[in-house]
Amino acid sequence: MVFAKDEVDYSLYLVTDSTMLPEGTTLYSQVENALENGVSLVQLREKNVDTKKFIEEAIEIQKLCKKFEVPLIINDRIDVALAIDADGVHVGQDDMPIPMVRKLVGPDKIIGWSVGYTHEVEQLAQWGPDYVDYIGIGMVFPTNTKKNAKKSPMGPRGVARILDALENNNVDWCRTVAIGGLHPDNISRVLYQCNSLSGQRSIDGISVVSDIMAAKDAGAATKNLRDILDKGYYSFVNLQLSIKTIYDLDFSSHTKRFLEQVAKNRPLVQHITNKVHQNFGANVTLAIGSSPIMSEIKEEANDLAHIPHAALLVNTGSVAPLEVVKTAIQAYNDVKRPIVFDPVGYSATTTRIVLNDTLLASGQFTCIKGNTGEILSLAGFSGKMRGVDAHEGDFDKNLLAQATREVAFRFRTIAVCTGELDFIADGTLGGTYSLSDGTKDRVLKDLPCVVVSNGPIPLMGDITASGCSLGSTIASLLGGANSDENPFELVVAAVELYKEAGRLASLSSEGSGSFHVQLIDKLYNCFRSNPRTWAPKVETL
Ligand code: 3NM
Ligand code: MG
Repeated sequence: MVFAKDEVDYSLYLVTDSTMLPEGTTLYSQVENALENGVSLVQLREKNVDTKKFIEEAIEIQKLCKKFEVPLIINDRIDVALAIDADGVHVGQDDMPIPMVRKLVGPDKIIGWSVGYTHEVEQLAQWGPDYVDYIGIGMVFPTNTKKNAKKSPMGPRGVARILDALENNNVDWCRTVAIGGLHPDNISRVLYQCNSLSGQRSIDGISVVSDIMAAKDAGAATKNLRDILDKGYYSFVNLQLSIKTIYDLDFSSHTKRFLEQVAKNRPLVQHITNKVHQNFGANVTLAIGSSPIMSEIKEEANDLAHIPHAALLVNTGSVAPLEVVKTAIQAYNDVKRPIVFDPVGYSATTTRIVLNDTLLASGQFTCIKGNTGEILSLAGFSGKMRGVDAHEGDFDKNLLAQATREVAFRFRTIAVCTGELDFIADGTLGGTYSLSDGTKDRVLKDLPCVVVSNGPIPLMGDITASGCSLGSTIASLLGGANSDENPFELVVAAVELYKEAGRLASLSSEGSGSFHVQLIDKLYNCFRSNPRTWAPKVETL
């Protein structure tokens, strides 16, 4: 049977593995249950089966697939695919070269290729549209299913880079599925975060092995995945993510209400932060009516996340064991509580890049806050930073706004870039995702972005942990808000509060020592004052 190749539905692609079948199930029964519940494409992937047995299995599975009008792809074995007249083949980088595969199977069969690196996309472009029909992009997350894997997990950002490469190389014919370690607890996030930078492309589907093949109830597992694919909305924080344009947002009249909510709800702000920041951050948090807890105990993250109005600040300046941080991120994502991520010194060393990238791939953040150097590097705009201190020098306002928008877009977050001017961009796009067509008509330049100014406050750079404590302030406002508030407006309000306190503190201090103390006093007083009397200017960009 031959399917019209451009009509293949890649949305939920089951890859088989009969080494993981639960007791009481068979390869056949698992695939049948999966087909009944919405799998749209099947690949027979049996690594240690003799040819005769493989053919027998393939014929049985092919009958099933025909019944459900779903194409059947054979992994690796071009001969088996040809022998049974399957709908296509899937090959990896170490299997038969694609031009030979095409020569053998002819023009009408589906050819899939495993891709992990952008240079492989350049190869696709060289071959042109007659060779590969879809690629499996992976591995996204760690998995035990693929034995002797030569690649390391790329995370959603790695998948997005492949989508960018497809677009930059004009490989518009090639469909995409993401694969590797995909399960219901991370698939919404993958669908949400995996878009090309132009907003034109998202993945066409997800591919799973163990989530269905190892499930006691493969039908229920499939249905669960199908529901996530069809939902189109990733609810990761119980605040009102904005689909508004910048013109519909309000950055002045709500601030008073936000502060009142913090005072009333008294958020718990869990800090996983660097040693230098711990004491100051705790005092800043207290000054603005919130409760700090500097917990790095893995076992209690879940309990803390469940406390009403909890929020998490992750600051990677000197970091707790990775497993502690990952567990906390997962715990707060699970209960939809806000997380603020501060990638301290991002790109200063290779170690820091890997550490921050690993954590950034492990969850969804409501806000990512960094200084100019960190945001420029996260957006891929600059080379290595020298230290972990703020980048000096004058940057073009448009460049900073663009870098902030890029970070917001890539991580689907509210990005804050601090400096004399603070840039804030909202890339959350209402929490929506869709297969194939990217972020639809919403592209980078349309992301809401503001710049907050309050004159230069040079003393800010003369004390330690002043940037880190803006993270504490943002986390307090996000944590303290009622669920119908908009996180972008909340983050802007937090930046205004912090900048106003900084300005007032600099007016009344003699040097950096008293500035340190004054900053806490002014935060304390500003928090209890009328925001209408504050000086910071918020301009839309
Ligand atoms: N290919 P699970 S990862 C078959 O990266 C396969 O190309 C991968 O299994 C790649 O859904 C993988 O159980 C295994 O994690 C995916
Ligand atoms: Mg192979």
